[in-house]
Amino acid sequence: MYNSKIVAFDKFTPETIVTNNDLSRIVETSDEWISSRTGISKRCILKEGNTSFLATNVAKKLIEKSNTNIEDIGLIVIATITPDYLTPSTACIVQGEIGAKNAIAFDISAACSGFVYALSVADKFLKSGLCKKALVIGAEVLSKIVDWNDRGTCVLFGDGAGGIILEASEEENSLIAEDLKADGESWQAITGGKVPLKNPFASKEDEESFFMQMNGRDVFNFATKTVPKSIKEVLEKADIGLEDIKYIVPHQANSRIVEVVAKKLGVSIEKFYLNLQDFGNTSSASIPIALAEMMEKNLVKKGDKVILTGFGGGLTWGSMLINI
Ligand code: 4VN
Repeated sequence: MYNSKIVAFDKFTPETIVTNNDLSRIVETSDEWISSRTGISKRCILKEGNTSFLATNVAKKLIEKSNTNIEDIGLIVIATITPDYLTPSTACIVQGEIGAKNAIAFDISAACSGFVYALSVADKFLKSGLCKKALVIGAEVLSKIVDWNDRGTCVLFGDGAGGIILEASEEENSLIAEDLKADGESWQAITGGKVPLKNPFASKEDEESFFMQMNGRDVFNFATKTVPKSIKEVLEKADIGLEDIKYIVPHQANSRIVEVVAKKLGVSIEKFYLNLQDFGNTSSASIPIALAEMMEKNLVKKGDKVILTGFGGGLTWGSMLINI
């Protein structure tokens, strides 16, 4: 049995920035409406390429900064709900682009919890000795599946990617405790990218929209109910208290949700790292983008404890206590 150690963090986001004011020229909305209800001011939108392009760039940055020997990478896991194709996986495209010929590669679909789910899966591969190093990336181009005529949803989402490299270590352990859950009975609360039955024998045409749809109230209630519980669960598993935690890094869905969660936990909102003002909601990519930004800003240092908490489509949710 080995431990899983994080050796590098990085992110890559599209260069085109779309502000709330830019959106107010496309749909009937305003900067005031968007920022007061969500906390979002702008987001990055991809103009060329696809999800694998964002993920490949993150992978290359991670490999370069950590001096990783490409042949040591035994696993590439990409959390995404907006893959380039249904097949091949985005992870296989990235594997080919970076020449990681010894890596197995697959995608994980767990929406906004995707990065936490992917970390958990990669952790098991490393702990068991199945591989030496793993690339774990969250990458999304949500602009492909949002309805740009729906002012209720198109203002919420953005494009981007972030990730880490994990390595099997006999000493340091970065992934300390986790709590992963799913409630498939509530799957209809957030849907997107429907792939309908279309064969010549199909009995009727599928009417369901391809676009992302969300019951905002239900999802809001789900998040404020499950997230505090999940955070408490990992604290309990690790036998530590919130005072031992430097930051909580939540999925960047909506700042109002985070305010409610903070209140329920009895901690200041300052304990939560928020960057949704700059990137909007990037689903699986939101947590790794936030982590990379925190590293760039020197907000955390080696040894600091951080709790990652993802929640969204599935419905899925999951928290992980990590040691930076
Ligand atoms: C988790 C959450 C959300 C989410 C839910 C509701 C919501 C985001 C509803 C009220 C609306 C402003 C926006 Cl909690 C989304 C995901 C998907 O990643 C995951 N925004 N809002 C208003 O009218 O104020």
